[in-house]
Amino acid sequence: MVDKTHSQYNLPKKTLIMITETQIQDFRSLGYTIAPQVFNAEEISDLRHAFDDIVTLAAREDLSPDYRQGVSGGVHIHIQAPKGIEGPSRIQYLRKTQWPALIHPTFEHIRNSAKFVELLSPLIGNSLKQFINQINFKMPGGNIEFPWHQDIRPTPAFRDQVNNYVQTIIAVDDATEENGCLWVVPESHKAGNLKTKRYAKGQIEEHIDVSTAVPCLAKAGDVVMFTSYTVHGSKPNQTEQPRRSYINGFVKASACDVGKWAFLNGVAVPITHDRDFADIRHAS
Ligand SMILES: O=C(O)CCC(=O)C(=O)O
Repeated sequence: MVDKTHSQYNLPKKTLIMITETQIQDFRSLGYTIAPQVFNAEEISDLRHAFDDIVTLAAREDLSPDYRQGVSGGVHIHIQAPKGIEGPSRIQYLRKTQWPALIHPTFEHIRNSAKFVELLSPLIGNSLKQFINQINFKMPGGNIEFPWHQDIRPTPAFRDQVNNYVQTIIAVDDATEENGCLWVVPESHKAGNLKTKRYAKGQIEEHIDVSTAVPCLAKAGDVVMFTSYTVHGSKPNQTEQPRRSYINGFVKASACDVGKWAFLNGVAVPITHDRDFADIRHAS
């Protein structure tokens, strides 16, 4: 892959309007919004190639079990195959990879894109840390679902998280009901921390009427944004194509004592880790 700087992504020199007043209001009052067409066709194409690279990596026979179990606290390549499934067909159960920006320049470029500063500044400022950097695959036939949950961040490290944290999901493929798009429950963030076990089926339903949930029918390049308290989930992909998405969770730096820096006063901060991941780093 050719290394690209932000300017090569043809960002206009003047300030970008990535989020409207209405979207800001929706985010605050409904707990979510969708910013359309933040990332362009070239960026999405680059991301799709990068997803392919991670699929190739995940299929490698010599991959250290450390990466499959996420023991490094960094890169975690998570295949959730049913018991008894061995060999190459396990790849359809590739659920997610955490911190892909540590090993692939495309994920790093997008994570550090000036577009995120424009998108997030009106909500949480331009000095931002990051708590999650993850790609989800939703492979066809993988039967991967995400039961209703909130993305609660640890306290006291995170302060006033409902106002200071924004979960972002870039749609890398169009998201439809058929391919298992994200669903959110509008205004559920107002219920606060429901203290349920993440992904434990049936627990959220004891607190929230999930029949009011709405599908986030995002087009490739759109960014779905929601609060850490917003109840969300998704069903399996019923189509023959993956539904890929790139998740980055950002927090106002002054409201958080943990995480990795993403932007300092609007300037991108490169990602670092104690390990170099040389054995799995993508050659650029
Ligand atoms: O986009 C989806 O299908 C749900 C993702 C999600 O909620 C998660 O990764 O925890």
